Amino acid sequence: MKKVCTTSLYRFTIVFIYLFLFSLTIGAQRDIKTINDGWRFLKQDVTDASRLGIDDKLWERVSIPHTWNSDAYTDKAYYRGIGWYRKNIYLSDEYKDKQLFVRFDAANTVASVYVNGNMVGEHRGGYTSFTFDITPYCLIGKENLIAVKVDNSLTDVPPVSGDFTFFGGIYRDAWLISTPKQHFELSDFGSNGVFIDTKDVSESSALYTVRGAIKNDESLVKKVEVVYTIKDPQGRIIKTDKNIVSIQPNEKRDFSYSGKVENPQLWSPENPNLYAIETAIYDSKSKKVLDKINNNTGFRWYKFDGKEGFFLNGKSYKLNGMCRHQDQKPIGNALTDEMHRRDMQMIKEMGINFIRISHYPQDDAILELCDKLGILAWEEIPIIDIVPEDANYSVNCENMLKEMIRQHYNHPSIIMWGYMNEILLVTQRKFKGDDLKVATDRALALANRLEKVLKEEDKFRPSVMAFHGSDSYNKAGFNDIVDIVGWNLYQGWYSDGFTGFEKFLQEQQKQHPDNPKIVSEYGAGSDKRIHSLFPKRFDFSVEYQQEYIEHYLSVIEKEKYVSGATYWNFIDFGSALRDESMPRINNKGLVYSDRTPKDVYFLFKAFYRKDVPVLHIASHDWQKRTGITKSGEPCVQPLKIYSNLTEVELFQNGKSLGIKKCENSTATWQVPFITGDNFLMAKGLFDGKPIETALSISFNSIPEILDAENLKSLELAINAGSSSFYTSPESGLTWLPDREYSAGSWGFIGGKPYQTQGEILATADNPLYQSLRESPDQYRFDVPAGRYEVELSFSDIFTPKEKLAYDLSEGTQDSSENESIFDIAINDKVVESKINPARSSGFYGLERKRFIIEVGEQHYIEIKFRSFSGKSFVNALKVRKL
Ligand code: GCB
Ligand code: CA
Repeated sequence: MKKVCTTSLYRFTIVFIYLFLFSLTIGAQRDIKTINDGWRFLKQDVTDASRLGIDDKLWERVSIPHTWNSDAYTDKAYYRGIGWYRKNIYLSDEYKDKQLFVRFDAANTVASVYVNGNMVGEHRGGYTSFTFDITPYCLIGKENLIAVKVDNSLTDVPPVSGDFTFFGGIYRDAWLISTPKQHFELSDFGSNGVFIDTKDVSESSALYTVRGAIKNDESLVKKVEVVYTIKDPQGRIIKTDKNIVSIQPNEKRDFSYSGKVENPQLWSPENPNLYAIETAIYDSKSKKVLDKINNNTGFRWYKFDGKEGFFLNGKSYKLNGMCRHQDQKPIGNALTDEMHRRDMQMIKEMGINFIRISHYPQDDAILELCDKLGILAWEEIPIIDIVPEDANYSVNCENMLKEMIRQHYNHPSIIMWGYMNEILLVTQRKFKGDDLKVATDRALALANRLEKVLKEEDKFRPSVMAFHGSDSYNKAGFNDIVDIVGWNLYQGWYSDGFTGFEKFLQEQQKQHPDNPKIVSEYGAGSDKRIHSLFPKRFDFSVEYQQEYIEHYLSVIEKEKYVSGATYWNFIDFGSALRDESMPRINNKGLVYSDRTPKDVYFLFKAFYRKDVPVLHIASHDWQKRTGITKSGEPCVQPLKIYSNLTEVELFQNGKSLGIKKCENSTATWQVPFITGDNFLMAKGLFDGKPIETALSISFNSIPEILDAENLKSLELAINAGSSSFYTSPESGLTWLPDREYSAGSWGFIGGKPYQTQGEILATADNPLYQSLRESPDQYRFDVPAGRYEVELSFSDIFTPKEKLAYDLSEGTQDSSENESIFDIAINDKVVESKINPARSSGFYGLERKRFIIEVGEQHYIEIKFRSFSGKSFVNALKVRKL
């Protein structure tokens, strides 16, 4: 009895001592934690901002991730300049014999870090991480001031051009790291200091090498053991090994170890098997662990072939891919890790097996999920459109390339590195003749230089570049430099006819059969407010984007030599210089900025997922429809389903509309919509199991013939000069496509449509006014007698924006010779004499007029236009009976 008691006391004491020791030694190894909160921020440059003692109490309180550029969603001239961040950190005595570092996962674009008023270092480049040793500047047992100056103005750092917003700020996590005096090298281009090579991988075996450097920050010789442990995907240790290294004071010592895995569990998108490699440094005397790093790795082999496409682990494999930008309205690029992970989950869910991390290195969370979810990756640095004449620029490119490769080297998901996008695009716009030759040669020289660096940095992965759809890249020789050719192709979007897509690819294949090819971009914009029964390129209708993608997906699948394709872009992303239907946004996304999926998201899913049923009524983006009918009759409009089922039956309000086969993952019905609710239900079988889905569409019928009865509650709105429906989300009112008058009905007589992509000022209904009918004879509405309200809207959009001499300081435009001046008469009475919309509201401004008129026995409203200078026009009309 007594003995037992003693034993348990003894045990208790041991546990207690252990806990006590543990609490004392916490942080004995590497200690890493975020320092994201409690920062003060000021969006301007101030002298002494790095210094102790200045008063920052009135500065804004912010948390990291942070950007100062939410203005870029409203303002082309968003703030590009300096911002200061300050934070105090208390460093307890625990840090006494430690080496201390700060790490920033990204700050755009140039960051200067100060500790207690001392400049610690500068980092140039907004998309890669950097780590600074701050030990000499720190005060232990005291508060320490960290101040960071960030500058996102245009400089010698890529990108100097590009179709996206360069949000400034510390927009990825910030960390405080402490290590013992012997530790893995932390100052090697932001890497974690340990690199894993995998090579000679096959079904039966795989070789791997663990290499890196250890730093001794103590002033005595230190003998350490480097211990390597590899665990299989199930977490079982398969091998532990070590070697002994002795390091001189303040020296950096390389280490390397090679091992072999028999019958590796291969990594692939279907089975993303990850092995864990732990590398640890032990004090060879005390046997205490000093530092430890965990890296995941995966074993796979692959190749690109010019004629046969891509192969993974010996099997032919199509890269079904997606490009991804990293912002979200209104928070810019300051996404949390959860938000990055959400994107990756959504991308995986769609059946995507390949991502182009474009146009710049992205958050570690993205790479982590590529590895874990099984998404192959192309990562690149943002050298875009043109190479400026600046020697520092090339140096910065080279550094950034090294940073990207060293920081993300260990990720098995990465299968290629990229370094240029459409590098001749702006080059060719800006230069001609001899100057163009010089500029092209400059880009070639940089490409050669970076290709060399890339191959020195990574002996295993191929290089890739994205060209725009022009053979000039081959003529200049870019395809001879790079291993894989990426083509950004927009036939049917930026040029006519989407069959140009396959023609271009086939021609390339004929000319350059040995160049492995990827379609690195293809895409079309869409705007939920815009719908069309006659979709056209650049109308931004939801329906045109659908048709475009349906075509491209089928071609990519068919053309065998095409290794794969990455759709541009997963999201509607911020591009401050863009106008189009949503100014400041490039809306080619498959999901809206807030990540709500568009209907086309499900087209991809139906196309790429074979393992789960996909049955989606592709009208979630058009649930409130409008159409024109003869009174009382249903209105027939198409309704599409995206599905991987063989066939689907569609029901409307319980009645079958028939069974259709899904071709190209698509089936379309002509649905006779009735006014009010239309309950649509789709049914089919997947693997013998019944699957169904439903959607309710409310339909508003607009009468072809206006009479006293239907005019009672009618607001007849016309999107002049456009073949699209436009629905204003604020009022819910739909503006109908422009239509020609026929006897007894309503519409235009004469004139022609005209459209711009320029932004209309002072309205949220931009797309409505971006189209107009030019020089119409009249608009005519056959209506019963009575009082009416007629609204006419004008925006003078004929002069291209860049041709308008616009004085920003004065806010004036001097282009009077381009102004359009005209009279408007309603039922022969002049209601506007010499209206000049550009003069009264500015070019691209909005001028709206509402008139109250009486219709007598003539039974019509005739709106006539007579021009004096330029052209007469109208952008939108509305008629309402009072
Ligand atoms: C491209 C560019 C990309 C643009 C895209 C577009 O070719 O590489 O940065 O955003 O076209 O939407 O025009
Ligand atoms: Ca219009």
